[in-house]
Amino acid sequence: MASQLPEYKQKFLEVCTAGGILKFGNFELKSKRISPYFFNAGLFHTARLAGAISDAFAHAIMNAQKEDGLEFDIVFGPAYKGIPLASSITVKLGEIEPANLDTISYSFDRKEAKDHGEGGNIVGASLKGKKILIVDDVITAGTAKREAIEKIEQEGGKVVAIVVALDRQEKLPAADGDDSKPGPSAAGELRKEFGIPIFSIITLDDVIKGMPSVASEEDLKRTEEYRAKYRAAD
Ligand code: OMP
Repeated sequence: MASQLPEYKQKFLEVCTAGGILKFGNFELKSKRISPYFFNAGLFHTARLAGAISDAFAHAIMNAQKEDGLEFDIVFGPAYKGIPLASSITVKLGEIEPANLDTISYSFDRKEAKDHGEGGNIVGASLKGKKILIVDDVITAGTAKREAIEKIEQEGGKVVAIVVALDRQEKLPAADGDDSKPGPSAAGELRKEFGIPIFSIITLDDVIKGMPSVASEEDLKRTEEYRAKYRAAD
C-alpha cells in the first residue's frame, strides 16, 4: 500500500524498522503504560544507522531554521542517549551547510559531577550566554527534557528548542490516575511552560500512517487502539 507520509519520513521509518529500532509487541514504558510499539535509539550504533539518524535530525533542524527561524549556538545531548546524537548531528550539520553551520558546537552533561581534572557537570562547549538546542531520542512525558532544561539554565544557557526523533504525542499521566479523560501532551506543556518549540522527525501519527508498509495489520490495529486511549488532545 502506498504510504501517506512525506518521503523522508517514510524512509526514516523504514530504516528504523529494518534496524530493529522501532519494534512492535508489548513494552512497558517509564510511565508504566504498556505500549504496542517502542523506539530504541540505543540501536543506532552502526555507521550506516548513525549516519541515517544524524541526517534525519539535521534535516529536521534545517527545516526548523527555514520555517520557524530557529537559531542556536550549541547542540546539547542529555546523558546518555543524547550524547552520540549531539556529536553526530553537529558533524552532519557542519558537513551539509559549512557556510552557516560549521561554527556550531556540541556539549552534554555528566550524570554525576566530576570534582577533579577539568571538573564540572558539562562536557564540550560552555553553555554560558549561549542559545541551546536540545536533541534527544523520544518524548513521552517530558521528564528527562525538563531535567535537561534545568541543568542548562543552571549553567547560564538559554534553551531555544528541543528536537527529538519521535514524539509519542501521549497525554500526560492524570494526577488522579484516570487516563480516560482528555489531557495535554508533554510537548504542549513544555511549550507553554518554557515558551520553546518541540520539533520531531516523526510522531505517533506518522508511525501509524507509515505502518501499512512496515508492520502487520494486527500491530497496526493495536497501535491505533493505543493512540485512541493515550493520544493527547493537542
Ligand atoms: P521523557 O518524555 O522526557 O521522560 O523521555 C522519554 C524517555 O523514555 C526516553 O528518553 C527513553 O528513555 C524512554 N522511551 C524510549 O526510549 N522509547 C519509547 O518508545 C518510549 C520510552 C518511554 O519509556 O516512554
